[in-house]
Amino acid sequence: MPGRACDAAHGHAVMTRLTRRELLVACVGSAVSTAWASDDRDPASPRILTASDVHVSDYPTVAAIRWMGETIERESGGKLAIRVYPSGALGRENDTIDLARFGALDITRVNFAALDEAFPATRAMALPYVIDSTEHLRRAVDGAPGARIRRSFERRGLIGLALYDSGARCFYNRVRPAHDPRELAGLKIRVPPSDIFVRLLRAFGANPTPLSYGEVFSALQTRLIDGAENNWTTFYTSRQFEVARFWGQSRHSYSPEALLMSKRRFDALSSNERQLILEGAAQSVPYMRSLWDQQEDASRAAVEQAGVRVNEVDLDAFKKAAAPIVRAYLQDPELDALYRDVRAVA
Ligand code: GTR
Repeated sequence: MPGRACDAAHGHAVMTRLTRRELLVACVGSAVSTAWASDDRDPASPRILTASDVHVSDYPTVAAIRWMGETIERESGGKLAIRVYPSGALGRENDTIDLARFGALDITRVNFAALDEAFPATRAMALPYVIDSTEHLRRAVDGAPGARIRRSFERRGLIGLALYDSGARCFYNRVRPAHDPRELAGLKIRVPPSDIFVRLLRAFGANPTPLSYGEVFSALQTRLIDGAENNWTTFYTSRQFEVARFWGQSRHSYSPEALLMSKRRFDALSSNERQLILEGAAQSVPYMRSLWDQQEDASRAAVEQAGVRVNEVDLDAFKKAAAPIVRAYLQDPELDALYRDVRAVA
């Protein structure tokens, strides 16, 4: 990141109260010009793509990107590789999406919950109770709905390289077991920065608190929030289970993960390089799934072992409370058609 340009932009932001996004764009703009101006790489030296992920180094998404990088490196005879930065080292999900769109970052892996404002087609797989199981999600992402959503990224500067699993998201908190949405009422529940999730929690009478992923553990610890919602693997690897001791099996969303590449960076590659990346990404999907299945089971076992109390919920009550939100989104005919295609493979 070009220090001087960002410092100048930051000073300006303080004076004129630029939004975080505007500031980012200012910084990225100059990063892009620096990056492109300096792309006078010796053609014999390897081209290393930079990838970002908010998860820890051994999380299945991070491991899949690393595996993809090794595959590409081997296939290209060492000419093309990926360096992945885990644990949010390159920024929050929403920021890395912008960085990639503007060409200052090659690859980012984010959840659909971070995409649903800018890329409304992703809502078709993030809405509550649209997906019934991991098997259903896999059929939907492998089929026509997944292809449609991936194409929708191109209109706004991104290439959808792959869609990965994310398991069932469920609610957990540190106050009490919740069997019914009414038992979440009044609790401050962290949600990802996404309208769908904010509206869902409001429908339950809870206080939705949008926070970026990296802030959730300390927000739980300092009691800024009472709970959150996520899948087993994230609950375990982020260590949120050490504070939130009640988990209810609401399975309200299977919102998948997207592996995205900057279209600007992609278009600047040779057709052979592009092909290697597309193939490597496609091959990383079954690899990620096998890691996911193992890690999800192991994570659940580890948190139960650590004393987290898990309860089944009144699924009908949760679905009923969520239904008006789904109906409101489906007023959009394009989304409605895609939603039906996703349901058709349930
Ligand atoms: C996880 C997902 C992350 C992030 C996180 C969150 O399940 O893998 O990419 O979106 O949820 O809730 O912020």
